[in-house]
This record gives sequence, structure tokens and C-alpha cells, in this order.
Amino acid sequence: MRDTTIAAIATPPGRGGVGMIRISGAGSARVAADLCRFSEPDFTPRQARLSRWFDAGGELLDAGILIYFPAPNSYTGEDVVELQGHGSPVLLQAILERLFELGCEPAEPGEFTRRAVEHNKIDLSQAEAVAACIDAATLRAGKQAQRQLQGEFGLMIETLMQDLTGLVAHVEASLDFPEEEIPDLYFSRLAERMRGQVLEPIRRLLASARLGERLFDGAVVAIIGAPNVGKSSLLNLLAGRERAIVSDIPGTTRDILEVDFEVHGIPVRLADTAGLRDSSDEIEREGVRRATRAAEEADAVIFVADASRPETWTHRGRADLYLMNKIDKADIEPPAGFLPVSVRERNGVDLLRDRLAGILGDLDVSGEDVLVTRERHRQALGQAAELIENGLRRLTGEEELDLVAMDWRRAWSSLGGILGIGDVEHILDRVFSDFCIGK
Ligand SMILES: Nc1nc2c(ncn2[C@@H]2O[C@H](COP(=O)(O)OP(=O)(O)OP(=O)(O)O)[C@@H](O)[C@H]2O)c(=O)[nH]1
Ligand SMILES: [Mg+2]
Repeated sequence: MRDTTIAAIATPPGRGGVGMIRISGAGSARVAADLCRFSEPDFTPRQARLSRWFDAGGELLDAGILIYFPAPNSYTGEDVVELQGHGSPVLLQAILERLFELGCEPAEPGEFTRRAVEHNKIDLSQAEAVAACIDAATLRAGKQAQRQLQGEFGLMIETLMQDLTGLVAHVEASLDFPEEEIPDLYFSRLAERMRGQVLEPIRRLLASARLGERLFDGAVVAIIGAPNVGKSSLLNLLAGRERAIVSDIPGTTRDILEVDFEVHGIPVRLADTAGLRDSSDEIEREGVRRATRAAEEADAVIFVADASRPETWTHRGRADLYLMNKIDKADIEPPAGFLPVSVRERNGVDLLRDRLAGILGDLDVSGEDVLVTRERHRQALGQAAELIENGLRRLTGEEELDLVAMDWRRAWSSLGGILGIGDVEHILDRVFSDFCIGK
């Protein structure tokens, strides 16, 4: 950790009502006093104080609220000063330059939060939740990030690590006894507890990862089908606005058209495509090529057919959801696997949303569950599960007990990596490189 006093603008670039500069480190109060041209840094802790900030020549740069948070009761755990001035990029930059003249160093991306981790204010999973909160594209994602930030997920991991430690201690204790003195039941009970208390909860967490990661990473969904079946109408309906041109002329859509919307809190980029058919028109042919590629690259594909035209019902490529549109027009029993809808009359659309969310991972997890939201966490949990299983196999196979203990200790370290415990310098570097400056 750098032993410096750092400063950065914490509000986003651009003009705004308020702009904030954050300072953290042992020199915070001193540089803030110098900025205000006070002889002594005699700030009352955690009290908002109206103050004026000057450049080196004594000219006023801005006036605003200054708050001093002495260590350890601050965001970073160090002495922190927050300056809330006007949201003017030029004035904020000039104040920041002045702070650098007074001895501050520019903060690196995420350095304030990293310092919070290094001073044990929060664990690493909470630090990641800070970034996730800021990046959340939907309310559901934001709420999930909040729960992680409050430490619910971290607490689960910590509990698992404690249970694991207890069970490893049992294995290690038994190393001191000759095998014939250990009752047969001893190890099967141990294995049972490992499965119930540690492995099962890890498996449940892993099962939530598909939805958890989707909530933050989003999904690309392509709509495909024959011309004139209502693909663009469906896009408009789901997007909630008239984004795509709709007409009864087949071949209306040529290029790919994308809109962002959300389904059950999952951010979705929806791509409308050209109707699939053989065409002599060069532009339309290119449209069809692009449609095919979009379907290949999408996370999920919705195939749309027209109930009144059976020739539109067959689809040879991949699709995850089959819609029979225009059921208002034709009184037919749709073929198996098709969801009947009428985009025009908004029939079946709620069910369509549910099914789409299900395809994207919103299945077995309730809204109340804590989810695994990061690939990093999923990998660490997966690795822990594997090591625990290895140990369990060895335990029942009555192999060397010290190898069992070693597997399980490694599983413990793997879980520890999630919280930033152990030798994690390289993990910290990777995690914080995704942050914005000032956070
Ligand atoms: N009756 C009825 N008509 C619909 C329905 N959905 C769409 N249509 C009509 O079908 C025609 C074609 O709709 P589009 O959304 O442009 O179809 P598309 O699949 O995008 O067509 P292309 O872009 O040409 O491939 C329009 O006249 C729509 O108003 C529906 O549920 N019922
Ligand atoms: Mg269209």
C-alpha cells in the first residue's frame, strides 16, 4: 500500500450541481488547511463546514462544504477530507492541481476502496460490490449489489470458511491417533458434515451464478423469422416505443436494429433482424447474412412465425424460444413447442417475458437469494467445491489423511480469495483495475 495522501475528483466528468473531491491519507487535514489558507488544520470531525479554497496566488477557486473524517472512522479508514463544491470541471480540476502542489498524489482507479480493504473496513467482495452498485444497469442488479455491499455474501463465505476450518481440525487431530483407535463412524460422520455444511451451500451458490452474472453482464437476444411475421412489431412492444419500422411489406427490415430493455431486471440488448428468405435484392441478401450471424452470436434466439402462414413455421437454425404470432388472425392449434402470442393485441406477452427470463437464467433462484454475481467468485467457489470433493473421495477411500487435510485447506484458501484473505496482491490488482478514479 502506498503511504501517500491521495486526491481525486469523485463525481463524474462533466458539469453538474455539485462536484466532489476526495482526499485520503495522513496529510489530508494539513493539505485541506493549506487549501483554505488556515494556519492550523483545526477541523471538527464529521462536521460540515463552509470554507473557501484558493490557488497558489491566493485567488479564490471555489467555496463549498468541507468535511473532515479522522481515521479510522472514514471510508478508507485513513484521515479523509471531502470537498463539495460546484460541479464545474475547470474549477474542480484547478482545485485538484492545487492539492497536488500541496503534496497530494493522484489517486489510482479504485484506490480509495482498495485502501478501505487494506484497512479492513470492508472485505474484497464488498469492494467489488461498490463497483457493481455503480455499474448496475437495472434496479434488481443494484439491489443485489447492495446486499453484497452490506456484507451478506461475505458473511456466507466466512461461515463456510469457519465450518471448513473446524472439519479440517478434526482430520488433523485424527492424524495423531493410530488408525485402529478411530471408530469407523468417525470419518463417515465427518464426510456427512462436510457435504451438508459446506459442499451443499457452495453448490447452491454456484447454481445462482448464471442469473447473478447475467444481472450485471446482460444478454444479447436476437429475433429471427421469415419476412412479415411481426419481428419488428415484437421489438417495439418489448422496447415500449416505436423503434423499428413496421409495415405489411415483406422485407421491411434490412439492417440489424438494437434496443436495450430489461426483462425481470436482466439487462437485454434485443436485436431485430431482416426476415429470412432467398432474395434477388443484394441489400436484402446482406441483411439476411447479418441476421444469421446475429443469431449465431446471440445469447438467446427468439424465432417468430406467423399463425396465418404455415410456410413460416419451419426453422432450421438454432432457437431458444418459438413464438406463434398473429393468433388473432388464425384460429389454429400451434405446433408443439410454440408459444401462441398476438403482438398486435398484446396477448401472451407476459408469458413471453417470463419464458425469456427463464432462458436467461432466472429459474430456480428466488428474488430473496444472495447470488454469485462475479466470474471471479464463481471460479473460486468451483475450485473450492472440487477440492472438497477430492478430499471426500480420499477420506472414503481411506487414503492418506494428511492429503485430505491439504485439499481442504486449499479449498479454504480458495474461499479466502473471495474475501481478499491470504496472498492476494495479484487479485487486488486485477479487481481494482476495473474501478473508476475517485472511488
Ligand atoms: N394481425 C396481426 N398483425 C400483426 C401482428 N404483429 C404484427 N402484425 C402486422 O404484420 C405486419 C408485419 O409486421 P413487422 O413487424 O413489420 O414484421 P417483420 O417480421 O419485422 O417483417 P420484415 O421486417 O419484413 O421481416 C405489419 O403490418 C404488422 O402490423 C399480430 O399480432 N397480429
Ligand atoms: Mg422488420
